[in-house]
Amino acid sequence: MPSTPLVSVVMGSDSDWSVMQDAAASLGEFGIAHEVEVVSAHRTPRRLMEFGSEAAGRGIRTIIAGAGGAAHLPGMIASVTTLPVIGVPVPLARLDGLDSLLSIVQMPAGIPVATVSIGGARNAGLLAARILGATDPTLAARLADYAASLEEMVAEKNARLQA
Ligand code: RP5
Repeated sequence: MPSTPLVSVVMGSDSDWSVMQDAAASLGEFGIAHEVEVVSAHRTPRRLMEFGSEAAGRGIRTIIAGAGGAAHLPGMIASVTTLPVIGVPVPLARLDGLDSLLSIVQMPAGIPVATVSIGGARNAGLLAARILGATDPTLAARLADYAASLEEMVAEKNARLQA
């Protein structure tokens, strides 16, 4: 039986998947059970309210929400849950994602969204892993190993430059 998802990766449209798949991939790398859903703030507002308000009760611990353009999805989900919400600004063809970034990052005080960089879905997955790792020593150890592997990678690149 598949494990209950701890992280929900949601996006405003299936057209966001080319960016958002990096969030799912990084969660997979760390063995974190997750689900993937399309929920649109504008096209399915009732589903958004239901999804956001019921997520914690289903066992979800962190939500990663990506959207592009008038990217209201992460903020609106954050308004109906107390779970941590990580926002991913998805770049569209026009405005290069600056519109998405500004739509997500400028939240009013009281309703936080942890916004990653434009297209930064991998970091969103890693941030979700860190949130879960704060209370899961096994996961925290895996994250420490990953950080060490990055250090080694940079050292190897540096050594190649010096050779
Ligand atoms: C946003 O509108 C979605 O998150 C997507 O980035 C953008 C365009 O959606 P589609 O027209 O491709 O479905 O809500």
